[in-house]
Amino acid sequence: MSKQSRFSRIVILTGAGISADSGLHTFRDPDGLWAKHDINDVATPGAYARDPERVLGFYNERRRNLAGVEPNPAHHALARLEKECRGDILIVTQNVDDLHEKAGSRQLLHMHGELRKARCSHTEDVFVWPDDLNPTTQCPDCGRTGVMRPHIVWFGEMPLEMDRIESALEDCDLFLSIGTSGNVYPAAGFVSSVRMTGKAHTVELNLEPSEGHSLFAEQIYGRAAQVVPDYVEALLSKS
Ligand code: BJW
Repeated sequence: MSKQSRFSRIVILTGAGISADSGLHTFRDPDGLWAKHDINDVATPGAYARDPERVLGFYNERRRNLAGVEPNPAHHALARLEKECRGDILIVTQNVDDLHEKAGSRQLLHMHGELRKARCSHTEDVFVWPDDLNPTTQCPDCGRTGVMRPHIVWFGEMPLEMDRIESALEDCDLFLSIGTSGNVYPAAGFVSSVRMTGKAHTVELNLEPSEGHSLFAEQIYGRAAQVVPDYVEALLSKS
């Protein structure tokens, strides 16, 4: 049964912390990806130009590691919210995994791309790509080699779907930020954009205070797999 929450346009920003309880590494925690890999070696256009094999290898390994990883109660709770709440729900994820869609979320934008997709840098066509990429991989459309790259937004590149995201932020009456450290822009600036509209409640749900924690009207700390289902339950029961 669908319910009318006191909020009717909800935007939910998610980051690596929501997938941590599914066993995926975050970036900036002590055991995170950036503790083992230098950003400048694997996550910039310059790194890809200098050493495509290394960059493709980094993403091939992460794509392979995604097999068998399942959504956790936090992903399921957000999918439940979309199903049971009568308002508009939009998830804007910085994550490149596919755990939100596996849990059943449909109103979802991947602003930093998707691990299971590849893009031709010549035609800009995007393909579902479950396999490894290497420098000799051929583009299925134009037939060129050396052009297929992960469909990932690296530092210095423009995040995806920014027009849709900005308009949703402008209209929302509830903004949730879940499992993100607030280090990376433009996502880290979303809470400030929302505050400027003066019409939305803002909540951070994270393991610990993020960089921008004081910008949120409400903060809830704990593991995503615990605090997100509790928050969704409370939101739906107030309907
Ligand atoms: C848990 C938990 C549990 C743990 N439960 N929680 C100033 C203004 C604007 C831009 C810039 C600026 N200064 C510099 C820039 C540029 C740059 C940037 O932000 N640099 C910063 C380092 C300062 N940004 C860019 O280049 C972006 N493009 C851009 O800005 O274009 C121009 C533009 C301007 C204005 C408008 C629009 C466009 C592109 C950024 C691309 C980011 N790419 C990456 C890697 C690619 C994807 C991949 O390989 O997977 O994306 S970097 C990496 O960080 C990844 C993530 O999506 C992103 C964010 O990380 P996230 O999700 O926050 O993870 P963590 O690890 O940092 O935090 C996890 C949190 O979870 C922690 O707080 C934990 O405590 C918590 N946690 N377990 C709940 N169980």
